[in-house]
Amino acid sequence: MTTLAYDVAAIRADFPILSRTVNGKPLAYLDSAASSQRPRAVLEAVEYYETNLHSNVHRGVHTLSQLATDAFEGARDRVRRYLNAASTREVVFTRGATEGINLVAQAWGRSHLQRGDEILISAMEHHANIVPWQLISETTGAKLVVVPINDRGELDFEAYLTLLSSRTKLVAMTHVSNALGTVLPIARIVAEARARGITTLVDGAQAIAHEAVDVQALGCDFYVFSGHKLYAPTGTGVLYGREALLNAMPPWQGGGDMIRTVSFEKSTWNELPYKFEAGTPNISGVIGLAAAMDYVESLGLDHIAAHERSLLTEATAAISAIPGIRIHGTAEHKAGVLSFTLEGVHPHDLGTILDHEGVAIRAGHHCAMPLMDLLGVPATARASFGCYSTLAEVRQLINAVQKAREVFA
Ligand code: C6P
Repeated sequence: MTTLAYDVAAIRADFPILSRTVNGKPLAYLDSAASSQRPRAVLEAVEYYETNLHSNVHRGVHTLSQLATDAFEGARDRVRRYLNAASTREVVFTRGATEGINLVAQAWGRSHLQRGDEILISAMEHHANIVPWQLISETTGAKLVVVPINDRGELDFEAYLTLLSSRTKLVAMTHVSNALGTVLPIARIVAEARARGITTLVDGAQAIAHEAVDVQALGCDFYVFSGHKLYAPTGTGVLYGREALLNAMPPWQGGGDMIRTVSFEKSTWNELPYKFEAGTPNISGVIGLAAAMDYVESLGLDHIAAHERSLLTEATAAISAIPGIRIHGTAEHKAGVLSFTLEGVHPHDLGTILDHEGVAIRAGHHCAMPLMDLLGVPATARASFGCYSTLAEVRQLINAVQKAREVFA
């Protein structure tokens, strides 16, 4: 058995939900790619805020409103440091990765795309990085161009270079594939686009909790992620955007807080980042997000990545030994995602049997239907790891898959 990189038992003690049972079995939570669990530090930060500080932000002169605003803006600076963004003006709070991409598609896309322009994505994108571009293409006349992948689930980099052209206005790619676990060479992808003056968006939903992200080093124009995959509450997320680009973009939603002046004839817009934050935000959620970033950095992203890599190596070897298993996604660089099918068993049935054994995995198309078409399967079963995952859970998974195989034999 592989030696783990750090004291996972101590980490698990920070996550109250992990000690519960499911169907009379210890919970093996192997669905962190769908949503991770929250450590006590996050739960307590949210509770402290709700109990002691809550009021609306940016609106009141009274003490509570100022305290809430300070906490909220403090969280924004926490995010800025996590991403190494140059300024808090570049940190826009959203409901999640999906909303971040839709914001860029609508606000940037409407003012920058026209007939004949191309948006380059990869064949392994989540629907959140496909559909918003289709929607904006319908109104602007731009079109989607898809970079193919090889049999291992790696981006065909040569094809990428060939597809970059004077028509390419945006490269929008995932940092890590949710369905295959592939880690894309995102710095090289961005660099090639930038060298040709092409705008870049990185979907970091599956990367943000698993490796350090430095948006300045990466050089991307936009980077989006969701808080709930980073041990933070649902309904939180971030759009990082280069200041000059955000400044040049019109707002995408209208309402309170995003305006400077309003008359019945005309309105003017607030400064960044508020121009893109219409309405009352998810204040407590964002405070939880800041606490989650403190937590993750206290563990060390390098340690988390090494730990998840050990688990992936172990799980891949063990599951490959089961007859009838096919692993989808065997890229050289993978994050802690193991997608597989078992001959003769539908992934949903597999997921149900695993659930009876206390093992939580995701079974389905993983919101990547075009990728499933390419793989020639309707769905896969997917186990995914977080900082708290253990070898014991991997064993529980393997035993449960063996059991499913016997049931369906
Ligand atoms: N993937 C999964 O089980 P939201 O729903 O906005 O928090 O994240 C959307 C999203 C965007 N990009 C990637 C690469 C993603 O993996 C996800 C969410 C989850 O794989 C739920 S479908």
